Amino acid sequence: MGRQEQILTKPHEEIEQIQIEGIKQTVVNCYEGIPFYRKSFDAAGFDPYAIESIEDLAKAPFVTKQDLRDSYPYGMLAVPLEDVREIHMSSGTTGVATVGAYTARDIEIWGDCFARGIEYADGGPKDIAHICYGYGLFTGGLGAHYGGISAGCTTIPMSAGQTERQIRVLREMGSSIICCTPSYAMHIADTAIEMGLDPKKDFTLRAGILGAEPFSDAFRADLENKLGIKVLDVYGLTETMGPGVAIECMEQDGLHIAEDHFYCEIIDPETGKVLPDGEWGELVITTVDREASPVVRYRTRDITRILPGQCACGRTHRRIDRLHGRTDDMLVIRGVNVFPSQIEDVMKTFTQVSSWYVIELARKGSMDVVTLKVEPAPDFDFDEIAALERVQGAIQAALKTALSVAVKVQIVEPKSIPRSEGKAKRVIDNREGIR
Ligand code: DLL
Repeated sequence: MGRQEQILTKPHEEIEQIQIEGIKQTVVNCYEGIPFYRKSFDAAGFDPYAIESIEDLAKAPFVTKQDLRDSYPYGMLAVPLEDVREIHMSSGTTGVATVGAYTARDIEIWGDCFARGIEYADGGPKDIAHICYGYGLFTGGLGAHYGGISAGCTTIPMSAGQTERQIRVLREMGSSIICCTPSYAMHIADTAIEMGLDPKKDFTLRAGILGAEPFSDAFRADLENKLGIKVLDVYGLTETMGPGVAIECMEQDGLHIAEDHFYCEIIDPETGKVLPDGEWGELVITTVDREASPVVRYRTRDITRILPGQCACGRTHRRIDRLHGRTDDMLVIRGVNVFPSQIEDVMKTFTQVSSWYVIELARKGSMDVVTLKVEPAPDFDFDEIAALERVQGAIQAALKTALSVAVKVQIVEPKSIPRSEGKAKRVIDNREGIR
């Protein structure tokens, strides 16, 4: 039994009570402490003192990434700077960074939230947690680190990179739980295999708490098989805390939201209307007890759904489905909406190709041309032209049947797709004037 089971198995009405009490305080703190929220609540005619039930929250206006960016660096702080112990930032590759600030209590809660993933994997003081998410402004490294400490693990702060050294440490220190992006875990596994090792036998890993990017079920199965581990998907984002907002348990049937700290709604991204459980839409998050950087109805742009019903594990915290991707990752290929992860799902049914791929977008006249470049599986003979063309054609046909999209498939030379130590870049958009 994990340390936190009591809160994780509380009757849902009691969790809702915690949420409503916390949210009442959060909206008032935001209104009284952050000029942005005062303006936005007033403009929407939302009275922060009149919240009685969770449903009332739907009357509050949304906050967007742009709003957070416009308040850079300290405009969204709800506490004096003296009370802030740590700052993280989103990567800011598409514009100004967004800032997440933490009080001492926020850090403690963060650790407890990530620790739930370790505890779901039955992890604790007997475990060695190998953290190879990047440390620094990215929330992955330190979030998982605090999780390891909170769960009582012996925690190794590897950070990302120096893959051969990671492999040495994994073996020599007897690491049992690995925390990194799924693409980096795959890179570690493939590198170990190339070095002549069998990670299943030569490593002592038994679980991975992997996230920060979408990965398909087939990718997960491949990874579990190569490393001999159970992979639990972890979700989070800088704007609401970092990793640990929701994590899968051993059932691997959706990610349990840390509902005592986050209230999740799913909305129709077009109309903003709240959708019932089971329907896919955009995830909107309100923090229940965040002190330094609370958010009220933050539009994550991530697409998921609330899974109806209770998990077989018996825990009562509601679950979100594994993420398909973000509204802004969605490709519109000749009018058809697809996520890169759906292309990956189809591609991974072919054993002749590996997990390393990119999707390139180009424009020819007024047409978008989409090319899937994928490396062959290690036992596939790349120089066998006829076989290569056959597999390319078969994947192309499968994509057409499954997703109704015309994608050109190209099997490219082994190791020609850049490996990533953090989040993999799966889409390269070469269309002029777009993005
Ligand atoms: O990626 C926090 C994190 C670190 C989560 C380590 C899990 C593990 P950001 O850099 O702010 O924070 O990026 C947040 O990444 O809005 C999603 O689009 C995507 N994302 C995060 N976790 C998952 C996941 C961290 N499990 C953005 N599946 C989010 C799919 C994910 N996408």
